[in-house]
Amino acid sequence: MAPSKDLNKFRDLLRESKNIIAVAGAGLSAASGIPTFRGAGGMWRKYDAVSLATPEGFAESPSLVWQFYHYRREAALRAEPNNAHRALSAFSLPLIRNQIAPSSTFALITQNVDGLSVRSDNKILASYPDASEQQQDEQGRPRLIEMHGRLFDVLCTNEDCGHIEFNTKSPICEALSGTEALVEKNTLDPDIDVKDLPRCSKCGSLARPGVVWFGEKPHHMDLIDELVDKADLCIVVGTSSTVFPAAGYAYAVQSQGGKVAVFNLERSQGDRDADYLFLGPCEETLLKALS
Ligand code: BJW
Ligand code: ZN
Repeated sequence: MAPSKDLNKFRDLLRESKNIIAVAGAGLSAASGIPTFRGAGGMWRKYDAVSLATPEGFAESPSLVWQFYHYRREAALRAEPNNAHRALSAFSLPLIRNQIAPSSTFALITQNVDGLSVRSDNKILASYPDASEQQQDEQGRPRLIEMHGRLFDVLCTNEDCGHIEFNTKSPICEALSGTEALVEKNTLDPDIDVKDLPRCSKCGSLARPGVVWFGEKPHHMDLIDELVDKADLCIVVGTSSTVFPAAGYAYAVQSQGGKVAVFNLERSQGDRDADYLFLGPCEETLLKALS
């Protein structure tokens, strides 16, 4: 059966569901000016994912990889959360959500590394008295899960050290300053000396971006598995649903009797079996659906 486009029915489902998860991807941040990976204008159309988003690529050329991530960090620093981030933030705060979906739980599992969902939450919570209670569930677990890490986490590559720091410095180091133009032209400099690339502030070893590359284990897998296992509604937002394990969550929820609602600009992998499909920019469709 073709997925339903009935917004009122979806809103009824939202009110009835007990354990709701949203799985988000790059389309969530598209309206903030952050490029997606696949599709028109997607980064993997222009850049080679194997060279730039694998541990092997980093080992081969930390210079190329750092230029790519420096460019992404600078873009994320300039960007602002959009209406889709705001809709999800508002929905994740029990005080607001409970007017729409009483007595349900909600968690946002995002594949995005740009930090815009966190910034959107923080903006809303700035005027909120019990901010930390709103950001965690009853068991003290986060309601926002950044499964592919964060652009602004910087990790030490020396396993004996393992230092991680949250670093929003712009530029992260002098040698990368201005290399954004090279990334735009796709003429990255393969030869920036490793000693001039970002270093660990504790032990001085080479640092790497704190994102999850292909072949690496995503973060918070135990918590995510638990949330997926008990979810009765999975809202899929702005992801091509091609990268696992995230791509499997909607199917997992459906196979245990739950419902799936997809919000995407266009048709995407796996949406044929969705119960609800809302095509269009999620910054418009999600805002209508969740408020
Ligand atoms: C809009 C819009 C608007 C636009 N409104 N919509 C099973 C089968 C085959 C392979 C595997 C498998 N399991 C694992 C693998 C290997 C691999 C994988 O999935 N490969 C596939 C390519 C097949 N997966 C992994 O290696 C993962 N690790 C893993 O599985 O470890 C094993 C393990 C798991 C669990 C427990 C223990 C061990 C790691 C994956 C890491 C992915 N890394 C990247 C880079 C991260 C850092 C960075 O950002 O640079 O993550 S790749 C890239 O893809 C990035 C994204 O998070 C990810 C997903 O992309 P996303 O978000 O879906 O973006 P797009 O561009 O594809 O789609 C955007 C969508 O938005 C489109 O549909 C548009 O239409 C839409 N859109 N504007 C609404 N305004
Ligand atoms: Zn170190």
